[in-house]
Amino acid sequence: MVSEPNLKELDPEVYGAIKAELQREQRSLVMIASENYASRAVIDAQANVMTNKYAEGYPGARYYGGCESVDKVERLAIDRVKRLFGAEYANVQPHSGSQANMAAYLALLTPGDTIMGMDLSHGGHLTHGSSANFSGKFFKPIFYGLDKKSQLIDYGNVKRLAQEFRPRIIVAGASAYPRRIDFSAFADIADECGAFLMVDMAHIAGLVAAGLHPSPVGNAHVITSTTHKTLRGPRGGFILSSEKFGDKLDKAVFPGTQGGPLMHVIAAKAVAFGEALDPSFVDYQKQVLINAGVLAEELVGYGFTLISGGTDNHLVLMDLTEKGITGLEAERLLGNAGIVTNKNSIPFDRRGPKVTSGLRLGTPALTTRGMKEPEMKEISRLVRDLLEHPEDAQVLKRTQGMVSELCTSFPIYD
Ligand code: DSN
Repeated sequence: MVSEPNLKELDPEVYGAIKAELQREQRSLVMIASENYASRAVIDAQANVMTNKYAEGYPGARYYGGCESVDKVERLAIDRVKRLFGAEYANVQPHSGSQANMAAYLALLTPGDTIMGMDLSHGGHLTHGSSANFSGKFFKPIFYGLDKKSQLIDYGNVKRLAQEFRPRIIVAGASAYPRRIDFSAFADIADECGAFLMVDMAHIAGLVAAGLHPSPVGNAHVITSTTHKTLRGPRGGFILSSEKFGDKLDKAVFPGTQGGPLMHVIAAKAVAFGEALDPSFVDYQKQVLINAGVLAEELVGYGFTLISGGTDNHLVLMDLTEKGITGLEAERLLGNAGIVTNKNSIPFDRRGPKVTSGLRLGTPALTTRGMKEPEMKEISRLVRDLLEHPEDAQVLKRTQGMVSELCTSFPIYD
């Protein structure tokens, strides 16, 4: 949008780092379940002059003059995301998922209240009550987790804990849970103990938008999300709710937890929501699920253990305990061959979060590149080869070659 004179001449160092990142993204198989490739339109929309504009407040009620154009993009983003999820209210200003969660807590809770979320080591998120995070410092956290045998959310335990501890809010949603979440079961539990239900759908927002995962809308009092995972937008967050909580949530975002909104990012969010309203987005999400299913099936076929035995969504969580390899080692081994993943704690992990016994793999980014079932089978084979022959230089070399071929056949941006 503002391309002359260009960054290459003005700041070759930053330009070089961005170019190297583009090449890394092109030359790797990105299997981090929370990453994706935003469209060229989303990236272009972010690189615009709206970064210059202060717009504290909301469309039509700002604290600064000159907001006509930014009002327009914010209204577009709000209207589109409401339509996408069938929600009455939306706030598109949170800079991230964590900020969306902070605002939701501020709107509904008082410091010192009890909150209940999924244990981080069972697949939850830092902002769901971790002691290292504001959510565990300002509130009293109670954690639910997975059933040891089925490795599914133990709804009976959620209910027992809710009745015993009477949390003010129950948080449903996860960062490393490969199965469908029953939001209506959570809503019943929250109702019975007089708690608010908050759903953090950051990981599955794209699947929900496409109607391929049950929607929290209608079940939860407040829904938070990021825009950049399965939803494939720019890096950012948003909040959905009913009109009833709209005023409180607006005030909790601004002035409660944020100052001026990032209007250039909101422009890109509007573009991403528009893309997600297109029927082709449903086809994309269907393929994300098919690809994850194939990945799970193949890995199980090769004798790997998956948490819960498989997947219903965009990710699989490998339990490497029996393979005698740590998550850290697995991440490094795959990374050496150009397959980018992340080590991840597994439920009841005996190792700490810097080492872990698990590896999380996701299909959103590979699917955006156009990869389908045959590629998932090939990649599963590559993962097996690398993890079963960790010291074999020939396996590594051969795999690097195959990763390179796959990446060339499925380019990202021109
Ligand atoms: N850090 C994100 C993830 O990788 O799942 C969650 O916010």
